[in-house]
Amino acid sequence: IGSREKVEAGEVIFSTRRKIDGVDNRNLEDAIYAFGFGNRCSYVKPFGAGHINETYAVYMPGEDGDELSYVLQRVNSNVFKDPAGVMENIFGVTEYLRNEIRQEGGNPDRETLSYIKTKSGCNYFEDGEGEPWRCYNFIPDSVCYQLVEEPEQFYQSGSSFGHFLKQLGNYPASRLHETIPDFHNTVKRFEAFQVALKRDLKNRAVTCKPEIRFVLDREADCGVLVTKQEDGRLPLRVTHNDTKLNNILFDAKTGKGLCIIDLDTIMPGLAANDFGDSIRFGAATAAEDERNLDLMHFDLNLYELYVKGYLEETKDVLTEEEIKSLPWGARLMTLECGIRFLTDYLQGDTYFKTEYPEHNLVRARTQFRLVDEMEQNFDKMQEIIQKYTK
Ligand code: ADP
Ligand code: GN1
Ligand code: MG
Repeated sequence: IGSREKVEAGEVIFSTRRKIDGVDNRNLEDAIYAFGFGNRCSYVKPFGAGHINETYAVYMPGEDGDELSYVLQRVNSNVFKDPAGVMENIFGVTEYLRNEIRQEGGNPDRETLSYIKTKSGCNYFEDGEGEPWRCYNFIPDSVCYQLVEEPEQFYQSGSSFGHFLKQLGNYPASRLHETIPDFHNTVKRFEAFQVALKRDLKNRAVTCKPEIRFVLDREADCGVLVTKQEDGRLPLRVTHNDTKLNNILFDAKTGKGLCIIDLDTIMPGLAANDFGDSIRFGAATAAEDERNLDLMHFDLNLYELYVKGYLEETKDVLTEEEIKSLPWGARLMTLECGIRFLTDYLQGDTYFKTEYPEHNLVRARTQFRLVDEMEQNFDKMQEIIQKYTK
């Protein structure tokens, strides 16, 4: 998909100035009023390219005409069963970050999201159908990328996510709700895949035999990090758990990493998984849903840039065992993501947003292509980690 266009340009779907035909926007309109924008709001457009929530850009009148001022989101309640818990995490973490950023001499209004409460003082709004909405300030002069456009961006991304891990190093993890239980438990993801395969609700298993084989052949790999965590060889930290490139905003002027967004899955987790999920998405030469697999490769140079940025920030806080686990994080987050796409394909596309019937299968294929190339380059991936630990 032309993700960039989708992020930046959308049709106006709500306006206080004119009626938009053919769309039922009652809940959106209620949310606009609940957050106190009411008639002051100029118009609203769909925004962003996430797979889970519905995101909208809210425009308000400014000095030079209408300005993108707020981001409004309807949280996917099929994915997040406890929206109150999600929002408590987000308010807690962003407040904590604001303080950290202040102490670093940074600008808390740009370097973390500022969530807005509803007029009645709640941290989210529940619409007439019980769906949760939340809202934060749009950060001006920021850019969000769907693919690495300049290699430097990926170095910046590593540096930002590394810094984020450090900033939350002393956050009281016991205060966090587990917003999606076993989110990155790759063993459980494998089991869920087996159940979906057995049920084969949509009779799709015949259409993806090689992909099914690919997963079944890697059952043993799924336990590598889970076991180490259970044995106490890898510690739990406060992690983001969804560290893809489009969950970070860059400063439009300086090109530096600016602000980590999409905080729904902040939970105790493994550093290797945050590292790995970034690599999965960003050290790839094509989009996650590229149909032409000849275009999809694991890019070792981009991997190295991320490692450099990430370890510059974290090598003094991570244990030796954690540093050693990073390449496994890349392999397993990519495998796990492919397993999740394939599972969703088998169960009829109930989790990720899809645009056509094989969309999840196409996504699974790109992930397995990357896993295959990571396996072939695993020694090199480990050497690169060594190089930046010295
Ligand atoms: P999802 O869970 O659906 O991924 P996100 O919070 O990541 O929800 O938002 C979806 C997308 O919206 C992001 O990936 C990004 O493309 C875009 N987006 C959200 N907030 C901003 C922002 N302040 N500036 C630019 N893009 C944004
Ligand atoms: C989803 O929400 P978004 O689009 O940033 C998913 C991630 C997957 C990713 C794959 C809550 O991320 O776990 O890795 O899609 N988020 C959730 O692109 O399941
Ligand atoms: Mg996102």
